[in-house]
Amino acid sequence: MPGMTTNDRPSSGARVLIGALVGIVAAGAGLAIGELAAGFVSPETSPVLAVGSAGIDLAPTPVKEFAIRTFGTADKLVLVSGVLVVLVLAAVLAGILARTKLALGSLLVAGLGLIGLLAAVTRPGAALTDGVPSLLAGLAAVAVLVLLVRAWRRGERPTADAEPSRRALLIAGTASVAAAAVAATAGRLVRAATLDVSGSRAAVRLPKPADPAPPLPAGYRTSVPGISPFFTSNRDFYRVDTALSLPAIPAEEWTLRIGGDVSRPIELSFDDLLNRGLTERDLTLSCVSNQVGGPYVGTTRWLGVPLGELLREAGVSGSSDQLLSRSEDGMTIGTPLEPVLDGRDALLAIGMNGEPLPVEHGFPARMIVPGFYGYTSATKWVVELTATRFDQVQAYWTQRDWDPRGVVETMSRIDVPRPLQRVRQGEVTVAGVAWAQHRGISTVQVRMDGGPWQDAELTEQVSADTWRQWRTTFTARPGTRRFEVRAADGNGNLQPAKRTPPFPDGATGWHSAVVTVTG
Ligand SMILES: Nc1nc2c(c(=O)[nH]1)N[C@H]1C(S)=C(S)[C@@H](COP(=O)(O)O)O[C@H]1N2
Ligand SMILES: [Mo]
Repeated sequence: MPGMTTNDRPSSGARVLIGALVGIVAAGAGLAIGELAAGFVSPETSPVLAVGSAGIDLAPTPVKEFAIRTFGTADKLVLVSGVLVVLVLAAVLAGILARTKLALGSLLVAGLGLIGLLAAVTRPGAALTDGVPSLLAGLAAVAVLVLLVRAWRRGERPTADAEPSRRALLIAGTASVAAAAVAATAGRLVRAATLDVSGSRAAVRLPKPADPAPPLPAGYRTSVPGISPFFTSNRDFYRVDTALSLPAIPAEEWTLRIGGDVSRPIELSFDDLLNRGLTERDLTLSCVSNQVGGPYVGTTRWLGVPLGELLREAGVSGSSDQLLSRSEDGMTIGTPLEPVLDGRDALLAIGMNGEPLPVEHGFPARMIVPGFYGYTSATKWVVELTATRFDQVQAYWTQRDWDPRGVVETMSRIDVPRPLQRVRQGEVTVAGVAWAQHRGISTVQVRMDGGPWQDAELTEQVSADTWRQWRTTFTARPGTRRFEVRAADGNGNLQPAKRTPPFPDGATGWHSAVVTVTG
């Protein structure tokens, strides 16, 4: 068998393919090194996560809304996949270019590292060292690219040593992939070890509340199949946040600083909270991103310390009108201060349905203020409270033009029948939930095919801060039937018919469900 001759040189198709592979292997090696380094620095400094997080913050509001609406809780997975796809495409291009223009290819790969670096160091609260994983990733990727391209070029030379060179390319390539895999696994392991706060969470013993939730009235719930249960389990509770990697704060290390316009700034530890008499309340929490009838709402039994009590201890001043809270991951949320102090059950919560807060819901501590959407009141992983003024500091969502106050709109939702469900003719049960936190729900009305409104049967109100389930029945003839629902809040104000989108202060309009009634 003759040695490789000029005639055997790879076709341009093969060159593109090899170039693409070289680019991907180089980028993969860089990524792996980056992940490994992030395992040591801190998870959110991972080049991919840093770019993703920067993307979330930079994305215009309509794009964010589209993402939440379209992908729901999978929005983060979609985002990370998007970053990876762009990365792979750029790496492929770099690999193909590098065969003839190694400097250009290297520059492109280095540029990817630079993007990661810039994203990492500009995250809120980031240090310069947060750029190290991306820096190492970029250097590793360039080094691997140069090595592979050199070997590849040697392999293409029309000389007798072509065979060993080709073998060298193969070996170098395989070794890089293997090294990349090892580094990636190691990175994941290191991260899992450092990230894991489940031990800290499992060790938390929640005390019995000094001020337990008021007893539930008889008839506080109904059990129509398919209706949202009155209490949402922690597992089923919706999750909305901008955190690509969950903040991991061991309870033992957590502190809350209360400062700003206060006369006695204080700092509290988790034990300080446990050692106070805790308050337990049933509260409904909802997200401003809900379309009419949307899924991001739930009711749980929260355990915590009244926020007003803490702020008074700190000597909050009368000149502030905003409570600015900051989370471990740099999120800022601005809450109107007056309602926090008006005696409502605004809590710094550490327990949810009898358990320590799940990590995705803010372990070890979060806020909840009845009457406000989550984006202006429910800071998870909260570490700092500052008394300030709305005209002085703008919180994260307010900077993005959402309403600074975020008072919840009255909303009612049809859970049963599901949209487009097929039901038998005759008696059809229509049921769901309605909420208007801190104002309560006084009436729910339902109509079929634009006919007369009929009052639904409501479960007993647990408090003005919780949702109420409702049910009613219609006699439905076969065909396509459309049910609509509307509620009135505790002040008797009817839910407006006008359809508005979630931006900038919450969706309004009546929820409807179209079903097929069969004969
Ligand atoms: N740190 C942090 N807290 C946050 C958010 C966030 O992005 N980061 N999102 C808020 C929003 S928009 C909502 S609706 C609630 C959701 O809380 P949940 O995920 O526990 O349901 O958390 C709020 N608290
Ligand atoms: Mo939200």
